[in-house]
Amino acid sequence: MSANLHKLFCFFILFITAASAAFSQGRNVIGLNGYWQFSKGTYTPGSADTASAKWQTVSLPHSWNKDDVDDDTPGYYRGLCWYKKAITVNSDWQNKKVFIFFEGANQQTAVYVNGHKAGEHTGGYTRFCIEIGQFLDFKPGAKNEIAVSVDNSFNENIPPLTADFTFFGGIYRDVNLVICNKTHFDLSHASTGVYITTPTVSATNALVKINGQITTKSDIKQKLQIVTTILDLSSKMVADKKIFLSGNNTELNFAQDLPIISNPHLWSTDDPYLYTVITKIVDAKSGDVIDEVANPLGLRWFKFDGEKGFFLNGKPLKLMGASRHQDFKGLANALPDSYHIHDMELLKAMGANFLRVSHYPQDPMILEMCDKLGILASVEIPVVNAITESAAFTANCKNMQVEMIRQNYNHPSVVIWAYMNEVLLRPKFNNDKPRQQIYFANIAKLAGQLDSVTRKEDPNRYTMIANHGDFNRYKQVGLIQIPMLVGWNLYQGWYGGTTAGFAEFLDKHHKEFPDKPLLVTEFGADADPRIRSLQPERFDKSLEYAVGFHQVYLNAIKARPFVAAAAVWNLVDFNSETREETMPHINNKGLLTQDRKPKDVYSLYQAYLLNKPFIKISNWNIRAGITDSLNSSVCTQPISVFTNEHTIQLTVNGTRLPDQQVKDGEATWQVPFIKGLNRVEALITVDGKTYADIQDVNFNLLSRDLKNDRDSLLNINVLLGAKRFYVDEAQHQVWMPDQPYRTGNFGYVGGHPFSMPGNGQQSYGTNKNILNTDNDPIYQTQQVGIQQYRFDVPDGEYELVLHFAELTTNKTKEALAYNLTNNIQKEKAEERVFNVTVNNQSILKNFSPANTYGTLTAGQEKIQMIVTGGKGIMIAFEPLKGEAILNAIQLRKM
Ligand code: GCB
Ligand code: CA
Repeated sequence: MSANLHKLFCFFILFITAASAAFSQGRNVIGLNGYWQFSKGTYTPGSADTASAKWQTVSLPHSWNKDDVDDDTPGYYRGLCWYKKAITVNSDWQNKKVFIFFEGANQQTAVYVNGHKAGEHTGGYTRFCIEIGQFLDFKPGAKNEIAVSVDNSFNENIPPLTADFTFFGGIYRDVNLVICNKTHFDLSHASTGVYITTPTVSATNALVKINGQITTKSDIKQKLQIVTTILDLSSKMVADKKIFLSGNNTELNFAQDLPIISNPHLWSTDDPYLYTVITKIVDAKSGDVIDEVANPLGLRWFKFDGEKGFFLNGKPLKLMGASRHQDFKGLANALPDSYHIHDMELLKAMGANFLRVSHYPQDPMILEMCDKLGILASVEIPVVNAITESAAFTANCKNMQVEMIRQNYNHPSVVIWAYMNEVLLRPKFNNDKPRQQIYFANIAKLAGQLDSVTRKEDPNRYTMIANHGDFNRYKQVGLIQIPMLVGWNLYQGWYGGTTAGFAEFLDKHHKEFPDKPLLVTEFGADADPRIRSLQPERFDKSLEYAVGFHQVYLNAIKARPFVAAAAVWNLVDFNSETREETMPHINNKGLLTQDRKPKDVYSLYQAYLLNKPFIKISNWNIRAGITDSLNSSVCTQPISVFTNEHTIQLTVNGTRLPDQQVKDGEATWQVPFIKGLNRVEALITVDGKTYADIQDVNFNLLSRDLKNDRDSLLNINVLLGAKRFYVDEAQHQVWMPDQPYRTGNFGYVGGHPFSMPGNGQQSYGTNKNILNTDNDPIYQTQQVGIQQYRFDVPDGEYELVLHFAELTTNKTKEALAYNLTNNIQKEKAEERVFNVTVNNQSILKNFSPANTYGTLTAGQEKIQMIVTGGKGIMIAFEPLKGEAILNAIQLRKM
């Protein structure tokens, strides 16, 4: 729906209670989101209900995969489901055309009205519009059944085939009825039927051209007029044009050149000024409006240059932003519009001016917001990882590309149409090289076809393919050469290599293809918002590693004018059902969590990108540590502050620490934290004005002299075999990395940290899903061959919890679709049986975590005990078979 129609629509929902409806002149749009019956069973449209149908009332947007993508059972429902709804229709509509308009349903949809098939659609991410009027019963009070089947099964002819995101099924976007006169703007590709171009735009003049298509009935002999008016923001008309249409074909094309708009108010990222273009079909004789559509108009011009990057309105502008997936915690992909709007506000608030709408076209609200907020956009169809060499696959790709372009044509924010992502990541026929060459040639052929479809549909935007970092392979296949722009998805220092490899790659592209504009279409590192580290390293999932990673990338991007654009992967954490790692089913590369809470990396981007004064203290505010020395009452730990200023003042608990110079958007202090609440205040001064941020850090301070620690709230949570902290916000607990035992304190004796055999990505812990817990990181690290665990605590009553999970398994795990290094891991399950005693009392005999709980499954053993005679606590592990293990330990004073 166009911007204005949508506004109108919302307005009427508020004021018309009986039915939510919008009336533009000549056309009604009625919301159809409420009260659908949903069933996973079988159904014959128009028939009586079968017992197997088991209907459930739902409202749209809806997905049936809301819950099964987050559970411990691999896979999620991919199949056919039914939606049905009874509507009563207005008898006036008999002389009109009635359409049902879907903003999106994943991925094959068929619509039945009163048992008749009205139409179908293939593809989960573009809009579609199906005419249903001919099947409706207009008798007063008659109930009309609309039944919709939606199928999200794998289909080799429909992209995406595989990808690192979840293919949630459902009618997951809004649905409307559109009622218009028999003569109307063409709705066949669910577009507005009106296409705006701006053949010339300069600071002094703008020329606007309209091309459109109307559908009419050959028996209608009306003389028609097309009337277009351009309104400025204050609804003042700045140009208009009327033309007469003749002929009585069923489809009529028209074109209008509007009079020059002089001194146009340009659209830019800082000043996203929008005009509105209203186009009407008018009965020339009576002057009645037969149909009317509104479209946004932004007057701007742009270009990409291989050497100098991107230009908007003649000025260089580095495009900086992110990609965005469309799901949200607990909602699957079925989001009300307000969520889409908020995401774009968060992107703008980060200082971004660019959005890669990936890997598929998204809700209409997204580009509408880009227009309004001044965010330039690239949009693409979901051809990801691989293709199918079939005529049907090719046809579906082309059709999606055409739908995407026609539906989003008038958004001034859109500058790029893309059509492939990393298609050489999982090349088929790896064991048959000659056949693989044919496959590659077919990929290049498909790329060529999609590229020319795009250029034909829209000669005024750029075409693009996004590749993964295998430069030579894409060059050989020809995918760097075919599109107008090349996007690279680069993960040096994440999936492989070091972060230094990023800049080298950019320079290599520029050397070999100096004329081919380059965009970094992806880069990012996973950051689990619960994980922190003072010794950050690749794949530990800590925010600290991610911050350092992004600093290197941002500096390399900033230093290279030929890098036209860069989009972080990803604005948000998103669901990818097959993923495991610290937060199973979630790709944690988001700058925001899956429920849109900012991580430190988001603050870092604000520091790099915002033009107005910005200051933010790291939000690691539940911490733990041991006092610096025996007599000390503080624990010194670093704290980071993000800003776009040069110096920051920091005050901790009322004491000002020496000012720090900012480097790469960040300054770090070594802060002496006291037990309990610590108030941290950071301050910058800009042009005589101060800007401050405050963070209250709760510190669980443990005495180095634990033996004499009389704290009645003593509470120690330790991760064994880990160099990271785990923050459990819900329980307000922090788990700290382990340490070797020192007299008078606590720690492990003997053994070594668990690491996955043959996995070069991660130096400690496992990356596998641990069953039976949502706190996977507590169980993913482990001390192997442990002999003792000791706490030199004072006498008293304690609760002790030992946490176990067997991390070895015989399952050979295939490289997951997303993992850019193609490693297949061969593993072997360890057999282990051991005894555990606590202060010489046997608590676990012949214990095997695998036999007791299952492998890769969390288990806890809890005991309460009284410590007397200054003995402290000594937990002893006696291996009977294999080595003893311990994953985590908790001690709490009672
Ligand atoms: C990529 C893919 C994207 C993944 C991302 C990742 O290269 O294009 O779909 O989600 O890497 O996080 O691995
Ligand atoms: Ca919507």
